[in-house]
Amino acid sequence: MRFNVEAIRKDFPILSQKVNGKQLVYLDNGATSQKPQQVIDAIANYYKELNANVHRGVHTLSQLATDAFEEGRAKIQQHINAKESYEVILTSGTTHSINIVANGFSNMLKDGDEILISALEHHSNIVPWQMLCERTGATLKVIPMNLEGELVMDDFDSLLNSNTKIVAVNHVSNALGTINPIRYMIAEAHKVGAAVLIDGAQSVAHIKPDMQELDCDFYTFSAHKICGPTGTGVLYGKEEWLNKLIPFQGGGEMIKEVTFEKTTYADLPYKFEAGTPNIAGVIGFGAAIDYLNAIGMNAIAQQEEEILKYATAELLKIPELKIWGTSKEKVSVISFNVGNLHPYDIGTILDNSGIAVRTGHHCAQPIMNFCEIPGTVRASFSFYNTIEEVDLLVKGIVKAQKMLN
Ligand code: 7TS
Repeated sequence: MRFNVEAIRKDFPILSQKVNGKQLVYLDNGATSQKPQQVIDAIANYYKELNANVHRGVHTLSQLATDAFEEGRAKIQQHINAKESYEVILTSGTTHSINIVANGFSNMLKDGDEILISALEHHSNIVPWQMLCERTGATLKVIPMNLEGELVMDDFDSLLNSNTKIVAVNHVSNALGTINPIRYMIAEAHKVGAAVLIDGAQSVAHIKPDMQELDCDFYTFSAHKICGPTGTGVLYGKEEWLNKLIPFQGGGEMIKEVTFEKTTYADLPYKFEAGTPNIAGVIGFGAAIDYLNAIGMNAIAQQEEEILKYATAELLKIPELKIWGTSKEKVSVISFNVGNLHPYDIGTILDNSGIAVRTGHHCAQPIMNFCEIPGTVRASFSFYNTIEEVDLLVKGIVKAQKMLN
């Protein structure tokens, strides 16, 4: 069946909206995706028909809410092919998930241990590890990148050693779109006994990750980047690792027994789920996964690949436009600069034409420092974007170029 983008766009109420008097062209999917009616309805229905707290009441509504919430977890488990449902920890998002892991290692590291991250990381996969190093005396090491926006694998090989305890890298770079060779990295890291965390915040919208096949120890992502709501996300972890980590937050739900002398912790996944969770969010998350699977992740990837190819070719026709991130393995994200024009000025002029892009350092300042630029304009495409929208982007950039030169 041919990909019917026009029919799909009808599922997203916001896409028919006007912004600054112009038809919205939403190309900031890397920051957050738009939400289909099916997800909006699932969230509204929870509040209309099921609203109650989970895991605590014997009353009917509480049980129904618990069932719907746990169904969300089961859908996530199935989508990422995690072996057990209790290996899926429900969090507020990627940032929360990475912090759970970084904090969890607090009493497992010592002076001389090393944590290996990469030059392509989002700040949320840098700062928690720096904080862990400060607490434990471990050292942060960084796999360098090259000007194509790829990680230098020879350096990865030589940085990895028996002191490496954790390797934390993203599956896909949010600033450049590069898909990193994580299969190789996971296998090599395991040879030296390091645990591997993959930040999947930018990959899950494009690639369906298989936990059992990847064999990573942790995988993190946010619902809001895959058509789900904000404020909910996942920490996948292998059972053996999750059992070793100390809990991040203490409170209700994460305990087995509390006395003033001693508290014992609940089993997985609840040990990491203190307090009332984002119930509506998890139900919406499940609806988002259903929505994507009804279209098919392969069909989505194919559509986005076509847009990426077309947009790359058309953008490169603009004089002085330089694309940052030219790896052969990349998703539908294009980061660029136009001559010496400031990304912010281009973004503002595009916004006046109803075109939403992100400008700046994209929470990845080390990448910008490496490229010696203040930031980029980033157009990040989703399966609901069209070729016509790419043409409008190109027209908008040419207009900005004329106005600013
Ligand atoms: N890791 C990567 C690779 C990301 O792209 C992001 C968010 C995060 C972690 C953090 O996710 P959160 O849901 O906890 O905020 N990236 C972006 C972006 O590229 N533009 O806005 C947010």
